[in-house]
Amino acid sequence: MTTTALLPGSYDPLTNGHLDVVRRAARLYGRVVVAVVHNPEKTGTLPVDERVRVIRESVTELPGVEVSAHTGLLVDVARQMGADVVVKGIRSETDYAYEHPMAAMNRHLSGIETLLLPADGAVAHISSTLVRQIAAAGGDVRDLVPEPVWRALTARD
Ligand code: COD
Repeated sequence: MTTTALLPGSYDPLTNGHLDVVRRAARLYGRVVVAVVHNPEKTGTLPVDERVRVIRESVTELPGVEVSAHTGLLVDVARQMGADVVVKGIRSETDYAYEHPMAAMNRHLSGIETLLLPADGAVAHISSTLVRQIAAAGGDVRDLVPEPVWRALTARD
């Protein structure tokens, strides 16, 4: 039976770090759901439908990867999408300190396990926050994000 992995995030925007985790999850699991989990009261830098569109364009080569937008509790998203496991990327001890209690709580709420993948050293310094800051100040983020994301950010200038 195909195992489904849920990769939740804000993805505002998707970075090369996120994409590396998606690629690695696609090697481990038959179906990978990249879930843009957003707060409907916050707009974000890229609107949610645009975030979904550029992620789809960035993962076209990867087998078994789908992209969708969600609100609410992660465990409800996991149930809705038929996910067997949650996959998160870990860049630092700070990420671990944030993710560990969430993983424990999600397991408490629904029994779902979370796989924490250590970030690849080549992209571990990349965050959506820094990409947003650099782009907002007119810097070049071309090496930090997939091409469709770069085009979307550039079009907003
Ligand atoms: N390399 C590897 N991994 C990375 C990199 C990188 N360069 N950059 C980011 N990541 C990882 C992050 O560590 C994270 O695991 C994931 O990618 C997504 O990152 P972001 O920044 O896009 O998304 P977050 O961390 O803001 O998303 C948080 C969620 C939306 C997943 C979270 O808030 C959530 O689960 N919300 C639902 C509400 C809920 O259920 N709350 C209760 C939980 S107990």
